[in-house]
Amino acid sequence: MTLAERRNRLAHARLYGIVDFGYVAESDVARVTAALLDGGADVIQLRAKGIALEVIRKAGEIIQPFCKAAKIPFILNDYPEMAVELGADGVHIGQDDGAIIKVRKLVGEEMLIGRSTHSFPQAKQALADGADYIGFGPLYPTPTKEGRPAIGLEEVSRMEEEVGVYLPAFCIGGIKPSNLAEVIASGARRCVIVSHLLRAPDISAETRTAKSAIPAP
Ligand code: TZP
Ligand code: MG
Repeated sequence: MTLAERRNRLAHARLYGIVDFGYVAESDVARVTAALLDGGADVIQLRAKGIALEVIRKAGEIIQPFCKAAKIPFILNDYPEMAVELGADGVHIGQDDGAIIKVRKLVGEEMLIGRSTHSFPQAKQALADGADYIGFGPLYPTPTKEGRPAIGLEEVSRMEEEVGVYLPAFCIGGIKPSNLAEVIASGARRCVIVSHLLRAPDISAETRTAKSAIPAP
């Protein structure tokens, strides 16, 4: 994908799925990726905390062709150089992963850079720093990042009005069908859902249901 295609895909994205090694076994990466894509996930990230680099690389080599065939951006969490080697569409970095400008030098101009943000000021800063998209949360307590304080829904609408109009902003953290309506009502236009989808008996069906609950822009 060209940078313009990558940006265009992100601009239309509503539901961002993550193949997270906290929930997905190495042997299940292909099945889970295919199910997320089949259910309509608009972006796929590989997130593998505390996993050997060789295992992450192998998982990336499985996910990349699936995403390429589906024309869905494939984002690698945490490893800019590996993201380039894998032919990923982007890399996702947290608040503690250094300056966006440094990551930009590693990945070049064609790749997307996503940044995790946990407050309205951090979201504004990510925009100023040149992020291509942001994650915003955790809105609720989440088993995926245990112990991380929830930021609630209060800042969502301001974030969307002052940041989300300039770049895609994905609300994240503890989102599931029982709270999705209030997340949308708070002003969110795009969501990341991890544990709820990955723990579902039918990931594809659950993904489709979640996506249909996020209105098209
Ligand atoms: N960043 C902020 S919250 C979160 C990440 C990676 C976890 C989201 O996972 P879940 O299971 O949908 O709460
Ligand atoms: Mg990180």
